[in-house]
Amino acid sequence: MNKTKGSISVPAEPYEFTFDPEHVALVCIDFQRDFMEAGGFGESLGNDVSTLRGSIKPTRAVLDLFREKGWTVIHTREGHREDLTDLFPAKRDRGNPSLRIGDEGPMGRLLTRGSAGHEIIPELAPIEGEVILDKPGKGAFYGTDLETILRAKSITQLIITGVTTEVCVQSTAREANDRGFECLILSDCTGSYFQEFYDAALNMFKAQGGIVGWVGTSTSLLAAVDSAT
Ligand code: C5J
Repeated sequence: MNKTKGSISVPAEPYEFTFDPEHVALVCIDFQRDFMEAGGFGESLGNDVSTLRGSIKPTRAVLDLFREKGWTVIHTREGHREDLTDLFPAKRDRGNPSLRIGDEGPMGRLLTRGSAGHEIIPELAPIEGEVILDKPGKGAFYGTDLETILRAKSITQLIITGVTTEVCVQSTAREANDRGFECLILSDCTGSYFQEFYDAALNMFKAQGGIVGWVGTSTSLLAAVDSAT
């Protein structure tokens, strides 16, 4: 966006990201126990969930900033209806796992709404007034009313955090980009089970002049907001 009164510029790649606090939302993608904690869906697929934990503290700092400023916050959760009527067999059966979505795990039914594993981790739990969006797919726009919510709030820019970088974060950023939203992805506020996929996803976002969006850090964002307000 062009600089207007009240806009804030954050050092980022491939160049600075300028946003208007009245038209920005923080999107926290799938910080759920199912992906972040032992005994959840992520671990059932053979992943080391500890690789995601580093994203919690910086995301909490950004969340606190948005709360302090009264700016829009949206949390997403990936998961399916209890009757699994929104779960395609192609997603349920892929990889022939020993445990499938909807099966009982240590934190209740895997990736199923209403189970303990579906909840957002306590460190980043939503508070009153923040949007919680349940989604059946990877991208947060697919099968949800996210676009309606953003348009109704006149949001045009998204600051994106969440897990995992190359799956739900990447899908959401690409969907947002195609709908005309400008996205800043905070590299320290996202995590992957695979370092090479994390690196590749972030590199893809910002390549070719920011073909999907901008990549920055929580510290750059916090410092920019601090000096601008
Ligand atoms: C995955 C997600 N990794 N939230 N979901 O299946 O990235």
